[in-house]
Amino acid sequence: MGLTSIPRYNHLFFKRAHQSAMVLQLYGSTQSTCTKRVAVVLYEKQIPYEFHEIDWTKNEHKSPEYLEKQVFGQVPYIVDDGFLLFESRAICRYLAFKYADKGPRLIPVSDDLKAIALFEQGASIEQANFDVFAAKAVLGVLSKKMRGLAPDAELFTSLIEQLDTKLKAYEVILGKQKYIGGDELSVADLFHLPYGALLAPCGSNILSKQGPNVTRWWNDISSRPAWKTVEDGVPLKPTFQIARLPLRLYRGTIIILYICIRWNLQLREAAKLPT
Ligand SMILES: N[C@@H](CCC(=O)N[C@@H](CS)C(=O)NCC(=O)O)C(=O)O
Repeated sequence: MGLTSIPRYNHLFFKRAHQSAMVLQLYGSTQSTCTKRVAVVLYEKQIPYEFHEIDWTKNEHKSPEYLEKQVFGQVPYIVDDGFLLFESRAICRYLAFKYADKGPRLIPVSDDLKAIALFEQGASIEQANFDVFAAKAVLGVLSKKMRGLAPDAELFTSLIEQLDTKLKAYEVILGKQKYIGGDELSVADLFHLPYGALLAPCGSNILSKQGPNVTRWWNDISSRPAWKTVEDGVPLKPTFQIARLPLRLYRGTIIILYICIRWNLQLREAAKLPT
């Protein structure tokens, strides 16, 4: 093979290799709340991704191939350089750790035990006191609407009343610290966004009628550009500029490598050394 034949295919090879090996693969649904939970972190940190829309109309998330990747038949999951991970909150934590120095920190990475504990407290608060009511209330309304049925108003009211009690505690917590997991914004705050943002369209203004602390906090997190980008649907392609190594650099690298190998082989042959 002559040197001149290399440029004909090397750029395609490297482009593909770069995409599949390096770019984070997100499998989900643009409109799913859990996929948005992950996507908001991708946008906060401007992490390049390739999106794979799972077709709900074909029940793709329950197919044997899908269940091999996500045993519960749910979205989302990611594949990051061969590493498969599901559970939206776990994915957000993983990304926050991996890209700790990119964009806002979103998770305590120091060995400050108290900061870590406060973050974990905030993350637990969201799952135990917010999601359990907000998700049920929102999904109750949306699932009925999708089937053309009237939502169960009684159930919705009851869930919102229970959430209201919990948000009174939020008001106290957020009077003492800026965010739910301490004084820094964290993924624990962002976890609230997908269902929190759907409460108003489903008929409850509960997040804006609490005290000043909840209002301040909610306005702060829900107006973040990352959330605004994914709120109405996760973009199929990143909307931010992706820093890539110029293609010429890849091409240059393979040519130099090739020359070195050929040169080495010729030297060995000349010296009659075993290869
Ligand atoms: N705890 C999981 C929940 C995932 C989940 O419930 N995903 C929904 C979409 S938001 C789903 O796939 N539902 C279909 C199903 O459960 O069959 C996570 O946070 O990733």
